[in-house]
Amino acid sequence: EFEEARKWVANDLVFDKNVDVNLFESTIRILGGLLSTYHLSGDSLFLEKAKDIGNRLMPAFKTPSKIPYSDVNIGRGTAHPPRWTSDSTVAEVTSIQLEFRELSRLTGDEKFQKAVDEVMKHVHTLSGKNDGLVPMFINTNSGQFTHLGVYTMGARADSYYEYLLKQWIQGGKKENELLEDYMRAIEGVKKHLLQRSEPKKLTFVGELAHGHFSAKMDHLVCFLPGTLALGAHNGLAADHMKLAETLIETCYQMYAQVETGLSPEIVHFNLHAQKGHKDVEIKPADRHNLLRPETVESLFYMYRFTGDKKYQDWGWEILQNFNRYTRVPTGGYTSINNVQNPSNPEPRDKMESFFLGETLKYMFLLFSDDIDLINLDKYIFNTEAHPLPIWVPA
Ligand code: DMJ
Repeated sequence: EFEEARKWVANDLVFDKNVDVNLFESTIRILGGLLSTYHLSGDSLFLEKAKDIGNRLMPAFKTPSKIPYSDVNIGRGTAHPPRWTSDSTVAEVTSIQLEFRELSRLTGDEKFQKAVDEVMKHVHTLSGKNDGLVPMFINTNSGQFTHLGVYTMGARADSYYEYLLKQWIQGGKKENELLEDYMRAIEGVKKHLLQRSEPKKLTFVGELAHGHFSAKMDHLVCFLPGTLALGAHNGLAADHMKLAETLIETCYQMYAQVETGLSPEIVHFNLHAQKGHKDVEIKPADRHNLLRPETVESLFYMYRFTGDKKYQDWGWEILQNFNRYTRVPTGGYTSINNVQNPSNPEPRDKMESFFLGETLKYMFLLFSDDIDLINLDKYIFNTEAHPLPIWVPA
């Protein structure tokens, strides 16, 4: 299968195309995938292709503030923001660093690393944060945060936090500003975003909008227990591990409390006990499941670091429910519209690439007891689950 895929990359993966692509999605999926495959196979074809796509994405950084635009035309070498705004998403501009830094290290061409390091340095100094928590948008002209006052660990902010820690680890734990920003942000989470639900008293991560707490949690936030555990494994505060243990239980309950045993895209937690109500409430617009990886990803980290088999059991339950409700008899899996209806979960006929790239890969790793199957002291996973080497392994 690898040989077949290699042939396809050699002959058919051509980037000289007049198409607009999203900088972040192309970096984490295509550039990250190629770099990772280069390391795992040693085959220079993948590095050549990585260099090609890396160069084609670079025009995104030609903005007045050097904060990249969201979209690039990889054939024409032009970049632009979305049609309706000159803002970029904070998570997007701060979650391309692991890949561009690695591309510089491998090619000896500094320009990739310089461009992404500059973004991190700039964001480090920006005002508008709340105890290390960042807003969701940043303007490509002014370089300032916009839509101030809304803080989430979910969509549009999530992987900013993940990449602070992971860049620090990738670079050999020397870049102190990254660590400072990460530690401050986790303190911010504890201070502003944590609450407990009723009746089970699950600790969850909500959102803050202009001083008002909302008990809303995206499934995306379930990357956080894994990231906290990775930080603790790398010598950070032991209470991060405690928090990771508490939060992964909550993420598991986001599956277990639902009729199909699959989590919806977004849940709202009950802050007050009401007869007949569970901790988790689901709004009709949020009841889809896109086969997302975050909970399984965190289960993998938790199992690796604790050896507690309950994490494997929880992952197994989730896999069985994916098989029950999302598997397509003719091949593949599909997103579904309704996790609350086991008799008709309403298949969408769409399988996101992160199901193979992340969800199934983390399942595979979770069910293995071989710690050398991607040793976490030697590799760091990018946010699309592609392992990249740690520059100075532990
Ligand atoms: C993936 O593309 C990445 O994990 C990203 O960080 C968040 N969204 C999807 C998976 O849910």
